Amino acid sequence: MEPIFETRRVRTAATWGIHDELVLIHAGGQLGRPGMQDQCYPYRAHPHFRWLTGLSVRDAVLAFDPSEGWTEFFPTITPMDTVWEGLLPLNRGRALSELPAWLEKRQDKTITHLGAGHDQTTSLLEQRLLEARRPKDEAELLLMYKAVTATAAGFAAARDILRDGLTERELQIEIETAFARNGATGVAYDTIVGFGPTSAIFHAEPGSRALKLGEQVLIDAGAEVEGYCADVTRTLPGPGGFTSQQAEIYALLDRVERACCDACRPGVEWHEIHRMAARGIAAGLRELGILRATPEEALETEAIALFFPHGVGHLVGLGVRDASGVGPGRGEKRRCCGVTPRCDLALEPGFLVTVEPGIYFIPTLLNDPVNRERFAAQVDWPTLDKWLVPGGFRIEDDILVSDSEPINLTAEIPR
Ligand SMILES: [Mn+2]
Repeated sequence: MEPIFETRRVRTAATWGIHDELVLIHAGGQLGRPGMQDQCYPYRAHPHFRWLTGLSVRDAVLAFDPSEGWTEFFPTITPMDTVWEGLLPLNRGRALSELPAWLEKRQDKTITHLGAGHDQTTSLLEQRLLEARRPKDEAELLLMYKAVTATAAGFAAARDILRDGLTERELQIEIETAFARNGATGVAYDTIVGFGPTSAIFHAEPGSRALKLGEQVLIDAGAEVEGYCADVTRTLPGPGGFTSQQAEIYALLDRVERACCDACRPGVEWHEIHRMAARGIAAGLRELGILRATPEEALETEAIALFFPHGVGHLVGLGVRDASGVGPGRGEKRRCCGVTPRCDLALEPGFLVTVEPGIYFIPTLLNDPVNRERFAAQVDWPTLDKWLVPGGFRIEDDILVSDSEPINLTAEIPR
């Protein structure tokens, strides 16, 4: 085991500060595909387990006894595992079959289960482990740089082939091929490609839709390297360039996104970054005549969430939602400007976040009579109708919070 994992374990144990408890961290089992016999979904160990071991081994357990330290338990590799999958014994840790006896010897102690099957616990130990995982160490940043390099290659490939008639699916294939050729071990999440109207669907699955003149191209994609994930969005002009309306919205979003990236500094509340994005978008939409409300009123009434209906970002790294959640001593995530951001915490040096404001024209929200009634005073509906070409704009970068200036890991990906 490389020394970094020992360092992480020492830090975790120190933050737990427990004496008479045991902790079991479960990697989790492999998920079979229903009705597919021996076919399974790709396996990823729970990030708690992976972060403390560097391994992604199904059904493994990492145990912690404060008086003895850490013990790894791995399932025994059978000859058939080797025959079918090439698995070989790890030559470390103990056999999983010894775990019951190990627990039996310590039956006077209470056990906290973390990891697979035990998410969403309100356990203090879970919260402390999440906190320990948030600042990225050197080993993690190295993998992030690799993920970003592969991701940049994918976006470069995308720009090279944009043309009239290209389908979303064809674009996805080029992006993911370039990821794979440039060191990716997988995709960080299902690649999102949207043209024109489908660019307003947050998790659009690339389909057979062909790119038409005047449609924007939204790509939200990231490469994965050994569990570490980049998460990047660009909204590009389609063939023929942006229309003047698209250009106005894009320029506004570009300004807002840059300001939010620059605001990611130690001590700043994540909700404040979200509010900054919402306020900037609201001010811009008011200048364009789409909003009648002042920015403060647009935020307070939540009218802004008609156009910006998701959180401004999340932590990223080991998994695309790395250790997101609430800060120390906080309960449930709170609402902000009409949405519930994925994080409710103050930024610290070493945190890696995505900043991804968006501006959308979503008919489902904007043509809903209930919304038109509720926000009658805040939106200039006749003006909006002139702008209402279904589609969305999002720009997303991965930002490392540091003691000095924020570092944009994905700044080199053209926008
Ligand atoms: Mn994201």
